Amino acid sequence: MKFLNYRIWAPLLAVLAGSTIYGCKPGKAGSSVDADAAQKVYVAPGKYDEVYAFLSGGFSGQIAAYGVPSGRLLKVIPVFSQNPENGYGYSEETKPMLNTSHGFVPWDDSHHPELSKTNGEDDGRWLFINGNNTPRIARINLATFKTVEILELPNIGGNHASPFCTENTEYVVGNTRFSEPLDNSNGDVPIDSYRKNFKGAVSFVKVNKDNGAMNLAFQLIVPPFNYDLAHAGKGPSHDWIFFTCYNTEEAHTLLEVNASQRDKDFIMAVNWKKAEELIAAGKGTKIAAKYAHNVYNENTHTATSSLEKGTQTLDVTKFPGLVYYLPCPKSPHGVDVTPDGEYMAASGKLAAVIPVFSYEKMLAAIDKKQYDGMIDSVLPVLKYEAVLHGEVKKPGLGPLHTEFDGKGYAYTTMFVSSEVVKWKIDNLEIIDRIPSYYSPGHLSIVGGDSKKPFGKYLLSLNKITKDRYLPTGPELAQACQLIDITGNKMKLLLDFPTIGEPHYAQMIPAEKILKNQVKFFKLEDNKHAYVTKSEKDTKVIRNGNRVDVYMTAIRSHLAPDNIEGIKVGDEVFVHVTNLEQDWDVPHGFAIKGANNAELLIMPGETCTLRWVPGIAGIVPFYCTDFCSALHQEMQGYFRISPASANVPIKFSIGDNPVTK
Ligand code: K7E
Ligand code: CUA
Repeated sequence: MKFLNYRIWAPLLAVLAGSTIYGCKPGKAGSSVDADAAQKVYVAPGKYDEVYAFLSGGFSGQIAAYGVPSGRLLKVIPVFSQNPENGYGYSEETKPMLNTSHGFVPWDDSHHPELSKTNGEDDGRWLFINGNNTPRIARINLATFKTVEILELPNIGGNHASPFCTENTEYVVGNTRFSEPLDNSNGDVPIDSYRKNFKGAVSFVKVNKDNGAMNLAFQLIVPPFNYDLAHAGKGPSHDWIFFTCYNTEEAHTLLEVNASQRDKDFIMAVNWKKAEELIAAGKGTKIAAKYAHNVYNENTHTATSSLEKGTQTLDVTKFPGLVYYLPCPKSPHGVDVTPDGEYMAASGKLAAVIPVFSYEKMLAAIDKKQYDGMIDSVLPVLKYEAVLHGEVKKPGLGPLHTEFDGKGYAYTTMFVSSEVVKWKIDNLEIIDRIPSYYSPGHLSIVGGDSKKPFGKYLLSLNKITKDRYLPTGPELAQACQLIDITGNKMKLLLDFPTIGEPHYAQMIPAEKILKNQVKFFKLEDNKHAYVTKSEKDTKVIRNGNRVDVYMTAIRSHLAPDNIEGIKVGDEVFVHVTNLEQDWDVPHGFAIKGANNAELLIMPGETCTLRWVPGIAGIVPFYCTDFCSALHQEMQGYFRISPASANVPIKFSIGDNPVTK
């Protein structure tokens, strides 16, 4: 989270939450759960959860998959950060995934997981997530739970308003948090030339509907505001996407003061369909840009990274009708579109109301030119009253994000007053409120940003936990809370901790993902350049200073397991193919002293560990995953000789006096 001045808000927060926030009686405030709460979250041993929850890993750069309602952590899916647990970003096959135009960047800050959509409904095929710091969008294949594509975005700084899908995943869209000079211009300018030299850019990434492949179709060059979040329209508003903007003051220093001057900032409404048509009609301008495009191929089990050049752009000031601004009080954060696509609920972090805009009224205001001024002389600002459906009055303090249950209700998090507020979309009346422990950022309802919410569960993703968990040193647990939304009144069911900072999450009924699960990779389809499909094909090949070891793993041995003839300073690549053809039989591989992580090789897959031995001697290696009763026997030795030695390459398995 990136906005509230904690020095200003903390005392207020403490007053609002009463003494409980700094109190020393653990769990006192939030312990009032109904007697049946335990039953509602109890998933009996051996039973599956009803829902998958995908939570952003925040500054861990990853995604965590949980089962709901139990809150059990199922898997951490590595995305933007190296993950020694399975060698992601350490193996030769996955290193290219973390390549960028700045070189290898093994970390990012991920905020918004977004499920792919078909007809506005979550389809369970892919999950997208933003890298906020070094701007990137990743795509995860939900059949394998692997990150299969990462696309860098040029011309922007801080890919925060990202990645949000249009109704049929025609595009995933990202907008810049920091405006900055475009990459093709001279960026070596005084910072106080902000207004003259800085720009925003909205990226439209086309998604291939058959295989999910992404490519940067075009970027819109927009005024130098800070763009915060987005949501695409659906149904009637299909052609549009909405972004919150703050810092419409265009400040470049002390934003906490200078970007809070105006009473209203904006929602920027973009007609993406029209932009697409303009690009198709050749109205775009190609500008130079450099950005990495990394693709993991699930047949070769290998990622490749290429550097793309240039991007199509449209300067929105030159194309009337592309962009309109809706005034929005005050420093807006989230903007969320109702399931029917009729209303846009925005949340001004410093506002005392939740403004809800009407798509129909927006169109009418555009039609009747009900303007309240222009930005950059040509971009119309629509009249607030003309586009407003209404305001939710006295919702609480610090509204951030809203989702929907599909039954006519909306739920909004209140960061400052630490609560979730339920309100009715048609008459904007508040129906219920429930405390949240503490300071919720996003919330997530099962299918809650889609055309057909599944409802039932709401997760409040909290920033601060204070007294809720056993203390863990200076940094306390991050956490979320599960809330039952089946009744008129919300009911707290469960707290559970998360990894990193849980910004946003997406929840989907488990059945939509279960049915597509890949159980193992077929060995016969393995097209890896260094695959070894049977033990008899294992070998060790020297080529100058480079040694390639073609190794296999099967319960319970690595072959070959005695290797000699490698010398200090050689560049050794150990390519391990897991020959197993059964569900959930990975083998691991680790070498003593290797400046690297382990490999964790899925059945039918090949992975490569690069190792440069530094000392002559005997070096053990072994399987790290307890794969069988004789897992501990799954081990071997390298003999490393001095660089000047003349020991020939030799490899074997089973060549031992005992077995003879
Ligand atoms: Cu509200 Cu980055 Cu979506 Cu955090 S953001 S909360
Ligand atoms: Cu293979 Cu342990």
